[in-house]
Amino acid sequence: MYDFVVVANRLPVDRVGGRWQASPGGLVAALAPVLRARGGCWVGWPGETNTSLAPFSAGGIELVPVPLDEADYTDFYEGFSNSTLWPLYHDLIVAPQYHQAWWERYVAVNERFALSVEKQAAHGATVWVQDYQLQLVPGLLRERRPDLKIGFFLHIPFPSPDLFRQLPWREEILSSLQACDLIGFQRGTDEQNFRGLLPADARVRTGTFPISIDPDAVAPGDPARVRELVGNPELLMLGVDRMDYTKGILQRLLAFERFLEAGHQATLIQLATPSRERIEHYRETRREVEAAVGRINGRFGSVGRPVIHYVHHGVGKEELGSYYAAADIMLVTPFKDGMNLVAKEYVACHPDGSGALVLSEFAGAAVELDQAYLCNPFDVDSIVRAIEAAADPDPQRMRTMYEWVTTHDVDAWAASFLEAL
Ligand code: ADQ
Repeated sequence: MYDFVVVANRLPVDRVGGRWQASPGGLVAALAPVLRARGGCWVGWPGETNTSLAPFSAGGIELVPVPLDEADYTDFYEGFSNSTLWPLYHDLIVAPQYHQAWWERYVAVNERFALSVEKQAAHGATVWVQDYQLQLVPGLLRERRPDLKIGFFLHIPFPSPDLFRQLPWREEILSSLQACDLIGFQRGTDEQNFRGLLPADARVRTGTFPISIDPDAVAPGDPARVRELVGNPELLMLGVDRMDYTKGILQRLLAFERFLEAGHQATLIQLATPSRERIEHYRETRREVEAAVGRINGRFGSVGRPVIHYVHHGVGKEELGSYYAAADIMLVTPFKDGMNLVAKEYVACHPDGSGALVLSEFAGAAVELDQAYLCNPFDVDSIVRAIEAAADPDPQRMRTMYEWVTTHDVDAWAASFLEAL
């Protein structure tokens, strides 16, 4: 039995060549020391369907696997989590789909997670539930275990009350979340949106806790090598995202195209990790992005000199640091984003005031990184204007943001949430 239990959809591990390896990520970096100090465990899905595993440890963390079968993966993960909640919570960039069978599977999987937590949690333990896939866990736990202290953190935005009310199962989710001792949101607006759905006398505590990065995990690396690889351009821009329709990758390519049309010289590196590829909207996003890359390279590139270097796979953190440090302008243009850690990682790789960040107003990060060149991704010309301004940047802006990011890291985030809880 554990006094501290973190529960998230995914365990922070991947199986590589038959062995479990800790997967890198800010959340695990922040929580590993807390888990070790408090003798805690992490409950989650190990990332492979149809496997049943006993609890094990990796990277010094006790892990408790929750199994998912193929139907869970389709209806709970791809269905309700990522084709209902994800688009609804990101303000309907694509239309959410409402299916009773997906909902029932979401309930069943949340019950499985809650049962697993219940078995691991000692009397009076603190349980920290993560994210939109597990919103029913607080309510299910509270019914069975009134002794627990339950916190919930939502990593993605919470939509305005009028949008949330579309959800046929809105009452069930709201009532579960109200079983928490504390609910954390990324931005004040998310918290206000949630509170707007509650009666005035609701007693649940909420707070705003903007997540951050581990600045030591992304280091500037070798920027000169990256610049050389792409032919030492005059102006180098960079995009780094999961291939997701919320990230506005196509919009930024269109802005880049207009910037070149105006006669400017520049090169863009776009790194895009594959994501949720069995969902049609994700495949469509990839097709649109790849068509635009081909067209723009066809118009403005020459043999051996493309203007866009595009890859559709992840890169290691070390390499990523070199890309961040090499880029004169970072393009972060989501239509909607809970926070966007890429923006903070870029800033952390520019301690000397070099570089410039073009950032969507609709990313949670824009609240803290208000010295970025802000843009509206729904208006391609607004991205172009931000790029033009960022091409001649004021170094004080990057220095101010660097100071902020390095003093407000992910450890501080976890500590402030747990202290409030
Ligand atoms: P994500 O939507 O996944 O996270 P983000 O915050 O940008 O978005 O985190 C992505 C992470 O993956 C970053 O650490 C980045 O380095 C890495 N990554 C992305 N693309 C990569 C690539 N091509 N190669 C290598 N690494 C790549 C969700 C929410 C966010 C919120 C986080 C944390 O959608 O809004 O900030 O959770 O709460």
